[in-house]
Amino acid sequence: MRLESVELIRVKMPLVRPFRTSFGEQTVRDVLLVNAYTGDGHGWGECVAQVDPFYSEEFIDGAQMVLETWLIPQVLAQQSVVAEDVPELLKNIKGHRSAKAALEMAILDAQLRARGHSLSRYLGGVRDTVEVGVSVGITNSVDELLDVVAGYVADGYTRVKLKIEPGWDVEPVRAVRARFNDLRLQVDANTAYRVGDIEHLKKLDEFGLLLIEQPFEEDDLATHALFAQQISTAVCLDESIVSTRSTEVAIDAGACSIVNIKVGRVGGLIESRKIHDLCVSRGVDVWCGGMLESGVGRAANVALASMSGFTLPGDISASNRYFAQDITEPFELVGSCLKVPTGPGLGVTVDQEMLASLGAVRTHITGR
Ligand code: NPG
Repeated sequence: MRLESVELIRVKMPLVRPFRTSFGEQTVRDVLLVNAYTGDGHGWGECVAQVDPFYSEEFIDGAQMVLETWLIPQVLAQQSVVAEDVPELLKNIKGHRSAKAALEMAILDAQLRARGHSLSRYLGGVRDTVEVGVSVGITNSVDELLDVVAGYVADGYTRVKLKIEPGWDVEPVRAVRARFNDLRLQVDANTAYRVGDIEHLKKLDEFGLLLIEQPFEEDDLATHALFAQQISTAVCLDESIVSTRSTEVAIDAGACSIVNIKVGRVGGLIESRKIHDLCVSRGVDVWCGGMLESGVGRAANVALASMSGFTLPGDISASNRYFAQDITEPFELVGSCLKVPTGPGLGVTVDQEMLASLGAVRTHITGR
C-alpha cells in the first residue's frame, strides 16, 4: 500500500460537563484527527494528546508538529507501507507515542477498510459487546459527586471510576460506597501521591474497590511495589506503562497486578496488542483506558477491548457522556455495554458536515 498524503484535522468539541483531575480541568476536547490517503483508500486515526503536557509530556500542538515535520514525511518517503511496518519505521524518533499511534491507526484503518475486515477481527477480538464504565472527575462537593454518580448509575453504568487527589480521597469514596452498595468502584490518582501517603491510602482498603490506579509517579515502580505489598486492593498502572518492555519490568517488580492499556500512551494498536498478550501470559488483568476520545478513537478502544484479556470494564463510555453530538455515529449504552463495530476498519463514518460546523482546521501534507 502506498501512502499518498495525510490530512491533519483539528476540531474543538465542547464536553457536556467539565472534567477535573489532579492535573487540571477540561471543558473542551481539542481533537487531532489523522486522515491517511493511500493507493487503496483512506483511513482515520485520532491523537489523544491533551492541550497541556500535564498528563504526559505530550501535548496536542507538539503532536501535530512532530507528525507534520517528522512522522508523516518519514512514512510518505516509503515506496510502500503496511501498518505493521509503522512502529519500526518511526523508531528513530524518540517518544511522541500518541502522535505515532494516531498515524499507525489511520494507516491500519485504511488497510482494513480495503480488505473489508473489522479492527476487532484483526486484533483477534472475541466479543460482540464490551462492558464499559464511566470515569467521574473531581467535583466541588461530595453532594455534587453523589448526584453525578447517581446520574451515571441511572444511565446504566455499573462500574464507576473516581478521580482522587490528596484532600479528595477517603471521604468521597466512603460517601459513594455508602450510597451505592453494589456499584463496582475504582479510583485513579494520576500520580498525585508520594511514598509518605501510603498509610493514608491504605484506608481505601475498606471500600471493596476493584483497583487503585497509578497512585505514584510514573517512574516510581519501587513505591508502587511497596504499596502493593501493604494494601489488599489491586494496584493498577496507567502512566507507567508505555511499552511492552515497561509492562514487563513493572510486572517483574511487583508494581501492579492490573494494567490499563491506552493506545495513545503505548504508541499504537500493534504495541497495545503485544502488551495485552504479555499480560495474558503473565496472568495480569487488563482493561482499556480512555482519553475523552471522539467516536474515532472510541471505535479503536472498543475494538481493542473486545480482546480476551480485557477482563475489566474500560473507561469507554457512551458518546453522550462526553459530547452533545459526536463526529461519528454515536456509541450508545446497551445495558452496561457498547457494541463492537463490525464494519471494515474502525467501522465508523466521520460526519464531514459536523466537522465543518465545528470549524475544523485542515492541513494537508503531500511530501512529494
Ligand atoms: O472516559 O475517556 C474517558 C476518560 C477516562 O479518566 C479518564 N481518563 O487519567 O485515565 C485518565 C483520564 C484522562 C483523561 C487522562 C484525559 C488524560 C486526559
